[in-house]
Amino acid sequence: RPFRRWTHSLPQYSSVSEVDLAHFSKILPPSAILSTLSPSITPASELEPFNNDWMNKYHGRSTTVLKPRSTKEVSEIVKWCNQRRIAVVPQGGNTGLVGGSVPIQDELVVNLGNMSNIRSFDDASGILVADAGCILQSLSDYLVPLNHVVPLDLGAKGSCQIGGNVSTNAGGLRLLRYGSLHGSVLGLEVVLPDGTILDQLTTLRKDNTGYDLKQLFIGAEGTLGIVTGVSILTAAAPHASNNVMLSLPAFDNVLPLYKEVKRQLSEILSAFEFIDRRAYDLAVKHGQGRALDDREVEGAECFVLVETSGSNREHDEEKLNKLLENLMEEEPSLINSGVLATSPAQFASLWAIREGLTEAMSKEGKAYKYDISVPLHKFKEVIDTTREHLRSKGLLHPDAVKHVVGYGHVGDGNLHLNVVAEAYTPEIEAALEPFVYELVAKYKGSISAEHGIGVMKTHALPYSKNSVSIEWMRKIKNLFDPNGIMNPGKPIFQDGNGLAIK
Ligand code: FAD
Ligand code: 2HG
Ligand code: ZN
Repeated sequence: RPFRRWTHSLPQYSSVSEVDLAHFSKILPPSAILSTLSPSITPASELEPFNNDWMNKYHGRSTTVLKPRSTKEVSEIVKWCNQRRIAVVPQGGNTGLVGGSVPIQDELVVNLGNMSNIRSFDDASGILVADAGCILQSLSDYLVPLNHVVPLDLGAKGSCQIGGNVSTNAGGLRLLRYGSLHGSVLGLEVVLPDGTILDQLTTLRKDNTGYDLKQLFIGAEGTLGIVTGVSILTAAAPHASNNVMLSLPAFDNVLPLYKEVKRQLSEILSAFEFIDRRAYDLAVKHGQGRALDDREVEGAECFVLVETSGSNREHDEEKLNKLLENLMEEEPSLINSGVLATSPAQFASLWAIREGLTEAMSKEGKAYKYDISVPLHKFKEVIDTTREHLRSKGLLHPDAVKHVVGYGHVGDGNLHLNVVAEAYTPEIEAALEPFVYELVAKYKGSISAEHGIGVMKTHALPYSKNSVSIEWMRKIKNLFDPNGIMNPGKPIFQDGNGLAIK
């Protein structure tokens, strides 16, 4: 397949001008406008968090960030931008890992952070309707006394927003239990690229009245409109949750272990997460969770974090203990040992190791992240082959690539291959791409399991989508956004709309 890189120049879009700013001042109060242009004149440093992504890998040069407080304000802003051909980057918590949430050049940033009201909750159906800017953790906290949980959990929960989660179709740590947002999101309210408000904020479980338009916005990465409201089916809170960190002598044991754990725990299994040894060591090095005892770690090639969630503590604990007993008794055993959390603090600490991996990678260096779907039995091969490839290029040393590690969501066939380097350099990138994408294509996998395409993988889309699919994606984009103002360059390029082949 041809590997084509797209230059990120968006020449035909208008930059925000003082005239535009004057118009935005009629829609928003001064506190909701951050701009380095006069008359607003915010110091450039205040725009930095909106111009730089979580990894500090992608950098924009936006002069203006707007923080609307209502759907009507979003609509008025977008309508104006469409008329003036101003490119817009919808932004949630800016925790995305593919550079989709920051400008490429000086596009206008519309940040949803000021739209954080919960609109309604029905404790019989469990249906929650919330503004798109609600932080995931706030929604979870809100639901605790109501005995429900958001059917989504991820390490970025303290900052990411439900609108961002929907727009990336985030997967996370419990997809195994609750399924994808394509199933749990019941309705959306979206401001379309011409400013029209599409109200599909239904709270119906069943609604087969023609095309299910909301599905198009789930995972659209802000290219078809700005999500302003979300209706989501929450789940009854489990009465009992347990977890155990299993240490495995060999990666080859992961797949048989997964089968056995599923067989024995069946309906109470809620997470099955894989961490390779190098990733674990980095988590511990950077203080994520409490390190396991040496004897638990000795001889471990990798770890698996298993969680159960159910409605009867005694029953669940009995099942989990029985599983551990059976595993330990088997000869040879699939596991070396297991650390079972016996207190809420230990439960949280085991999760902290897993959830803290992303942060640990960033503390260790600059992480090249490949969020891929490949057959489970190929996880290790992908990690090892990538490491050897980098070694053969002379790049595996402390001044270039420091570590090649893997972790991820086994139940979803989703590996997070992380290449941790001293710096982001064109040489390392050229060694990794298209190498990793070709490897993924060889296994008929996906180059993006859950993080999206963003700006990072626009050019690599053909590795996972055939030309007919891409053509229809482009047609949909053109239909919704004929002027191409919504998050241009990510993840679908539009003909004649500014992206040129290098
Ligand atoms: P942003 O980063 O602000 O935006 C992401 C994309 O969505 C951009 O393209 C943006 O334009 C668009 N967007 C945002 N809000 C809107 C809106 N209201 N309307 C239209 N478009 C919008 N991802 C996973 O899938 N699983 C994980 O387990 C996971 N763990 C993570 C752990 C850490 C520590 C970090 C830093 C990230 C993790 N991520 C994970 C990636 C990221 O958190 C998710 O993609 C998240 O859903 C992004 O939400 P956000 O509000 O930060 O969106
Ligand atoms: C996770 O599963 C996230 O922890 C982030 O999706 C993955 O750090 C990564 O590469
Ligand atoms: Zn993940």
